[in-house]
Amino acid sequence: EWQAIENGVGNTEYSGQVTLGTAPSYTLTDTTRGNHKTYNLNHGTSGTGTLFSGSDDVWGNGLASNAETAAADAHYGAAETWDYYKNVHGRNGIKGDGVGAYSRVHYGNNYVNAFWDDSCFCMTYGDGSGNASPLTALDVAAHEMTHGVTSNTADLNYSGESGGLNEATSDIFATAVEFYANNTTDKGDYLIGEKIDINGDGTPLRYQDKPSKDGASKDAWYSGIGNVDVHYSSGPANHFFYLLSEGSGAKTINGVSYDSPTSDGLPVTGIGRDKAALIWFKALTTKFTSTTNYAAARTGTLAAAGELYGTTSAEYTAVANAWAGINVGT
Ligand code: ASN
Ligand code: ZN
Ligand code: CA
Repeated sequence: EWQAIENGVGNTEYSGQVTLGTAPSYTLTDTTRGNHKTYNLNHGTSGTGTLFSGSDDVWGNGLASNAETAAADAHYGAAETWDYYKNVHGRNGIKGDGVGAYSRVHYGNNYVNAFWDDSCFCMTYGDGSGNASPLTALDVAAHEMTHGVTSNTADLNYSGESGGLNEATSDIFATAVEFYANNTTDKGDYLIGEKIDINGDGTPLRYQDKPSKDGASKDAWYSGIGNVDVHYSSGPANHFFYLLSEGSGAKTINGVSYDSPTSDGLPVTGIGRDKAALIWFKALTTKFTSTTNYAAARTGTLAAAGELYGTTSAEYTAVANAWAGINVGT
């Protein structure tokens, strides 16, 4: 069935005015991205609710009080994540088969979370509660959609050290997508969830330069880290990605200041975020398995860096040094 390509206007809460892929006349159906659709659960918690549709191709007004606004953010986040995997890594959709997933917004009441679900092949977003805002920011969407990519590649078990690596993979590509999108309202950073004010005091959910800034995540690997929640055992791998990208020491990027001390006190010279993401993606898709732990992630990323840049390259050395900086393989 042939469908015209429409370019809707999204007035998002977090990313300003954006272009949305829509279908006539009019629905939130992204015809150039595997027909990814965005649905309104309207406070329900099951099924798909109703596909967002309207008599014009303008979606939302930038305010959470308009039901279309969260949909515009979620639809935009899915599109940027789709484009990132396709244009940067050559992966056509979550499974690599060109088939889109779908998003559901306005899940339940006062629900302060978002999640990927393998069984529906879909992402779901709550509206937040109290001071919290809808959990539809770009990095949150990229985090959740990346859970789909991980499930369909390494399939890292969601517990123990592999669970931490699964969570870190979602944070790593959340950051990569945010920089890739180059949105003037939501500039790239190494923070996760900085736009949704989930803590009510303006602080982000997680920090990749120094994960312990959130009060719970770990900065470095230690024996027993597999016993902590996967959203905190992700810390060392998030820290690895920051060190490999930007290096240790103080730095300001897009107005955000970072400081990333290593666990061994030795400096790490970064190779840039783009190369770091290529190495992680190659490791995720060709080296990691469901039981990969931190030691195996080191081996896998070194193998990936060797294939991409050679084993005598600065990139290979930086990967080894970044793992040493979080107490893996020293
Ligand atoms: N937002 C969380 C995550 O993506 C949801 C969860 O813990 N299942 O990890
Ligand atoms: Zn997650
Ligand atoms: Ca972010």
